[in-house]
Amino acid sequence: MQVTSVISPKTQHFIDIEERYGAHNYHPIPVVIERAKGVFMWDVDGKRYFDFLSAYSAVNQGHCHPRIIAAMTEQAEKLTLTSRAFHNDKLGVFEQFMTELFGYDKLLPMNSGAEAVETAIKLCRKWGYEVKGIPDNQARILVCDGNFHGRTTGVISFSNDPDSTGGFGPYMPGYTIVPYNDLETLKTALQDPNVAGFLVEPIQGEAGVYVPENGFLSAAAALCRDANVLFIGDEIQTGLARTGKMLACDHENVRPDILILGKALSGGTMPVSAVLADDEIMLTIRPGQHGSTFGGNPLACAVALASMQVLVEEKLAERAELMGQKLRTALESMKGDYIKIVRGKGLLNAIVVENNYKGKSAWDFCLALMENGLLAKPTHGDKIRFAPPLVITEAEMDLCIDIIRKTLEAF
Ligand code: IF1
Repeated sequence: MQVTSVISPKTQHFIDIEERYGAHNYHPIPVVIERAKGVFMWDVDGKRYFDFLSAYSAVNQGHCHPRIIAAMTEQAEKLTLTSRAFHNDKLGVFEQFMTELFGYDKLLPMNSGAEAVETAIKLCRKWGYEVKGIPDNQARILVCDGNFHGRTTGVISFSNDPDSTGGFGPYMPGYTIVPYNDLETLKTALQDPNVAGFLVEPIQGEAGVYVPENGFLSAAAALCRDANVLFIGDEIQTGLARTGKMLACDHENVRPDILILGKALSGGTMPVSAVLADDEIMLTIRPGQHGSTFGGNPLACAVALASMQVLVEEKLAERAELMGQKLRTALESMKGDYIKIVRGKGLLNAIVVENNYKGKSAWDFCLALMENGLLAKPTHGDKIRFAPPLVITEAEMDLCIDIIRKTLEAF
């Protein structure tokens, strides 16, 4: 039985024009959002939903957070872009705040997450040649099986997801894929003297919120240190309070040599990403060797500063920890024929469900959740990510748990 969600004419209209005039590079849940605030989204018919995706962790502070929007509006009326040909009065202030908060010498500002990942790769290779002494063009970077770090041709070159890579070759060489959460293979791979870095997600988001065993990150970081290899932490999705700490690496007191941030760095208002590192690494890129038109623009810096202040002052990491525990406890109690596995940290969670359950898919379950006022989307078939904005209150979480339970009982 297919769960058929009733689609209103107004919703269908917007879906139709997207279908006709837009690239078909996504398959969205059939809902058309017009407005959002905090944990809530409203569709074009005024129906309210709980957002349990948070734009893949880009809206940790809640949709349209007043303090972030105010900072954006104020800056937008003053100065949005100078390019890096000239200084502006927001970039240095943002860089100082971030480097002092995270404990690094310097920050390189970019826009999308993929751009920040590409920047980290360039920094790692440059350091490999100029500091570690790897022969020119021989630097290798270790990446994990099941990784997701973005969609550029450089980044998909080290993905092993057929959807991300198929038909986009030829690929950038210089990468070795090692199994995730596997220290022995990593240790062996690190023996190659040409390895410059190990790029890793502290929790693999796209792979379905794959949480490595306790101790993996700290042991991997130690192996990298012993091998004089840079530990590159991609915290674009796991960072910024999402997993119950400011960084997912903080759960194991791991300090990446190169830290990559994005998504919620702007509170979901505009693309802002950043790479943080100490001078020995960061200063291998000299003037004219890297950049971007919008990288470090004053509007992005004003928005990102406000977004970070909201995370810190509203103690959203602590809230994510508490609300995540509440959610996982409730989901554990719902395990059975349909929900097989519950996993996650803080408010980055997912359930693994029985695929083709009574002929229905995880997609059908998400349609049923949508009918009941909660928006989530399956990833890789049988996993459904549950990641609401970190501002969710206990009462709102109780309502969401009830929606999930009610939907499950009727499924
Ligand atoms: C899509 C996935 C999530 C990321 C990590 C870098 C990037 C991402 C750990 C690149 C971006 C986004 C991309 C978006 C959906 C979403 C996603 F499903 F694609 F894999 F979150 F899991 N590192 N993830 O998660 O950042 O360039 O997008 O700003 O491409 O569909 P970006």
